[in-house]
Amino acid sequence: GVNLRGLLRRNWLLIATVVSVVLGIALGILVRQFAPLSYLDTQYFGFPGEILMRMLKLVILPLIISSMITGVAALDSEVSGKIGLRAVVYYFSTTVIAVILGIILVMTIKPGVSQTADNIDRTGTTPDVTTVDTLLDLVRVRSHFPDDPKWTFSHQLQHTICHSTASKDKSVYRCSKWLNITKEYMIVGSYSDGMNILGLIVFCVAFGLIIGKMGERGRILLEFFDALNEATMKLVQIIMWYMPIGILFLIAAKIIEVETWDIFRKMGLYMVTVLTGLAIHSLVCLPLIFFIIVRKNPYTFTLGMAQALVTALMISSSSATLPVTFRCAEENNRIDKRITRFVLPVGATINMDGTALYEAVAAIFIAQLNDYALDVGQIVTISITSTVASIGAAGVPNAGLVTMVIVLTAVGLPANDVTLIMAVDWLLDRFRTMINVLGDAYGAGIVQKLSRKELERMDLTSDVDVANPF
Ligand code: DAS
Repeated sequence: GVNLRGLLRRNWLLIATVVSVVLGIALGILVRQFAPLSYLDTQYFGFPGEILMRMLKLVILPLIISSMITGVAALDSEVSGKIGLRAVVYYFSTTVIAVILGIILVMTIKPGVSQTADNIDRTGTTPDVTTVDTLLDLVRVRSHFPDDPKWTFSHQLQHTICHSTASKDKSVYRCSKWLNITKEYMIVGSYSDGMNILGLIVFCVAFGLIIGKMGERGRILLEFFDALNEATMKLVQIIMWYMPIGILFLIAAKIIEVETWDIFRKMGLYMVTVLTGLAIHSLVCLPLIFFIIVRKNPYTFTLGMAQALVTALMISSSSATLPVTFRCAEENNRIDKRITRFVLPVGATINMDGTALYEAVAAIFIAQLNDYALDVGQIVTISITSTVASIGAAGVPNAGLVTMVIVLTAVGLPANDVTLIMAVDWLLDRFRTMINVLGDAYGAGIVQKLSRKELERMDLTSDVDVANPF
């Protein structure tokens, strides 16, 4: 009927994305079964997907700058302070809820009790990355899509992570090298892929506040950044057209690349624990909070975010998903731009419910594997450090695995044991990133509801057009 056609037309991008996920998985399985590719060929195979990642990453810099500055400048400092405080309270409390949920589950299911750390081997061969990388750089296709100026550094990190799982005899040496880099990451404080997003946000808040106070002359800058935001979002729209193709090859290449499915059998219960926790948090806890405060159907809200959720699931990065999160929140869920611009970039950087839950489960799982009895104090320590580690983790793939070290060392577990859970991280990373993004979106909806009085008052007193605040 007409209705169905309208529904299809409105959601064609989402449908195309979901179809490409299914096709990508099928393609990956087929190639794996019937035409095994060399490592090099797999890299070429995944190239359309890598282009997608690079385009998304490139766009987040102008997106964060323009949205944060206009977001802050459009509010007066008292209102932005209130909205900021509400956002932080929401972020913090939902993260703590996620951690507690994770701890309860892992202590009940006890996924690590029946086995020991030695049963799960730390092996698996990962061929050399550099050859392919250099090749792709040589043909210069890659440098047309720079993701950030210091990308060589992140490349180094990835490279070392791959190698730390490369061979059993060298694993200790390689792991220590990897940990050194991790430490460097933490000291430098730029947890993200070479880009210090938190630092950027701090700068933009300061800059936005000043512009907001500058009066007439400030308006010129406000308009400039607003136009920049509009242009960036147009660019995002174009990238989203390309998304189904990129995603198809991204997931297909990943399926071809997976070393062995055997690890899933050994780690099955651990993965079930993490996934159950994520499911409960996203289907029960968050919707309940949303419903109590906003009084709207939370699942309709979740559906409105579907495109962003699939994207997060496919690319394992909440920062790179941010452009899509913006579009879904503003267009489908009709959240005020003054809220999204201010709340979403911060959320993508510090609010990670999925990561927090995962860190708590993983730490206790590792303790169980090592027959290491945890007392109440240590469990409290795990919940605090998991929260901190999730705030500190950047919105990039595998970041949560890196900040795991904070949690492990805090309770005296060997930091090297992150290698035990490394092999399945590519899968868990996707799901926790999806929940991270959902948490940010719910946050924007809740903060909007709590801030409606301030927003209405601003609409009345300001000379700015209500429907179009800029
Ligand atoms: N992948 C992450 C994210 O972007 C964080 C993590 O690794 O847990 O949200």
